[in-house]
Amino acid sequence: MTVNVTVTGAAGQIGYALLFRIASGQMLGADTKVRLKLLEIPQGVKAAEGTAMELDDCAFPLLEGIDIYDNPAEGFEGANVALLVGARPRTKGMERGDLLEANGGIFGPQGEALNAGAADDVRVLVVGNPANTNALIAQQHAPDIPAERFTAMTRLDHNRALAQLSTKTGAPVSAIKNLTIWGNHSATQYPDLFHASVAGKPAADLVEQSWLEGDFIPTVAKRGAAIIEARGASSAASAANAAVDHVHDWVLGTSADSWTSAAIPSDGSYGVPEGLISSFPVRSSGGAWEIVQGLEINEFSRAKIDASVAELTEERDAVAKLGLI
Ligand code: NAX
Repeated sequence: MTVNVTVTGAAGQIGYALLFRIASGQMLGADTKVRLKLLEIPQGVKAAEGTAMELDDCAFPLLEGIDIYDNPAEGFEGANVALLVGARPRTKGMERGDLLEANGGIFGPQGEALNAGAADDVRVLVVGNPANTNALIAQQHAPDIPAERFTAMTRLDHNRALAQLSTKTGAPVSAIKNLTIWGNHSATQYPDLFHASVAGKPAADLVEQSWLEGDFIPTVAKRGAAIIEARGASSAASAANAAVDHVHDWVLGTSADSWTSAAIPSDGSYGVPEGLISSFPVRSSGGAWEIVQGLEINEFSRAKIDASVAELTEERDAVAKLGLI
């Protein structure tokens, strides 16, 4: 079977880092053939054609074909996996309402196109910011697709948290289990290490509270800005890598001895209002995410989770008021 993967914003910098990983088999496995469907706006089509030429030149054995579109109806036709990367960035002088509205103009119609033409098993990952709320908008325009097939990416935040804890403790990333990103993919996100272990020891016993509050949490939450400062451009390869990880684990399952983080529609777990697309500790099996249940949430974590969820609720209310959902 060949899997149709639609990537929006395919000519952008994340697209450039992502498409080659998908075509090489790193996202869906070394036995799965893929057909890439690149969706761009008309101004992006020429650059997408260039990227497609380079994909051809890699002669990837798993890549069955590449098509380029500038309209969502065709771009999402038959999609089994949809990676919604293209979004409207915040420009100078733009208010938050303007940003939400501009993105509503992208993710509403994309949701409708997915609803009309995607494959029955379609799985959607929204990367374009504000990712959680863009995912909610798309989902609300796709009433025939099961709500839980719409997710937003916090895997980059999760991987950043793993890297910070690894550097701090000197343990390899592979020795760290059960870290969690809660809430919104924004500066209010809460990287939680209270359930994490490092080489079998509780992570919270290995680091000082001052490091946790003054270093770990702000470094993870503001890493995107630090990358822009250093690189002169926003995270691209690491974002693409995280998208590959998210879809890989969603489709092929997470390992039994740990969990990961993804923003998925809340079922009310941990006091997160039902329906909000919020980041949780998650495992995947049989192609579906499940929220890890039964974790004890201490007072410190509760306040941090509540603050990020409050921001998500505000974003949902704002897009509802704008008539976008
Ligand atoms: P670029 O500006 O390099 O590329 C975006 C591409 O999207 C452009 O080629 C543009 O033509 C295309 N596009 C715009 N509107 C479109 C539409 N309606 N349909 C199809 N294509 C469209 O941005 P890039 O650096 O690739 O980042 C893409 C998005 O990822 C941004 O919204 C960015 O904020 C977001 N990010 C999300 C992250 C996450 O962890 N969730 C981390 C990285 C990144 O910041």
